[in-house]
Amino acid sequence: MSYQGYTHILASVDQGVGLIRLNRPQVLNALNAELMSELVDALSRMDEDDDVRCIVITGNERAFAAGADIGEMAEASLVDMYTRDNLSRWDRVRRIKKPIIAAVNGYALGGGCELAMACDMIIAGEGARFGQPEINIGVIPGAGGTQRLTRAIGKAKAMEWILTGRFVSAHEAERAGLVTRVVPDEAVLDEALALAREIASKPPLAVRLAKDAVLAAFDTTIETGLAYERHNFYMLFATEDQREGMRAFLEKRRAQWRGR
Ligand code: DAK
Repeated sequence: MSYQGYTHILASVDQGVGLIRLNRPQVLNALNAELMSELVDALSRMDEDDDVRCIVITGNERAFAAGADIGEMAEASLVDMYTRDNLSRWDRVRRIKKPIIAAVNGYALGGGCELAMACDMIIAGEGARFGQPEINIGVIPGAGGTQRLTRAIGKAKAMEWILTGRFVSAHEAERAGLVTRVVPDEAVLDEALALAREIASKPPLAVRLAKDAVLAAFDTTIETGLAYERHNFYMLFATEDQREGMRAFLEKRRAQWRGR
């Protein structure tokens, strides 16, 4: 499948990993409607592409993304915002079935922080800065910040971050539980790609059902979540990869995954 022809992102596939680079460097990768459309298009196609097992989203050394494009929102009316259908683009990110890793250098602010949180894991450079600074421009997070940040780091910290809009260092974000791992700035993409390749080497149906079950933890009671997990667990006993994985273990050989 070809991933050429986008204007605001660069996309490619190598060794089972889809890589998407946000590419509006002149505005610190501000997320305008066209960029979000292209991002969602590339993610959806990678989700369908058998050559892709895991996806990495990154920016450049100054910014992952400094938020939604303020120029696009400044004069918008309520009706403009409501009818632009931006929310369905953001919802589409949430419905991608393959794991997504955010590789973050520089600013991940507002919608940029929300995009990183919509991914499944975050690898951050030491110089990365996270934050929900919407309060400083007269609004609040609109793409999941109040919900995902609160679930990730708890009410007391989320309140402070959202009500002050302050920028938070990568190490503080890691301590708070937002970030998977902090690495030297120059190692961010390599670390994220190495993690993605490791995940890409695992049995694809188990990876998909594991992601699905972990995400269910955010939407359900513990009882329903445990039942959901059990359902996904049992489903894997209908796959060839379960037989292969367990037999390979007993026969002391390396499993060959077929994704079936
Ligand atoms: N939008 C548009 N342009 C931006 C931008 C943004 N978010 N962030 C930076 N830029 C532009 C700057 O205007 C500047 O452009 P020129 O002046 O060169 O033309 C260029 O990028 C470089 O930025 P600076 O000159 O400001 O660079 P500095 O190093 O001095 O400062 C900064 C970096 C990150 C501290 C600063 O740029 C900054 O504060 N940026 C804004 C951060 C921010 O407030 N982000 C939150 C935006 S609100 C929704 C979905 C999502 C959202 C809402 C609704 N729905 C689905 C309904 C999300 C909302 C937001 O994210």
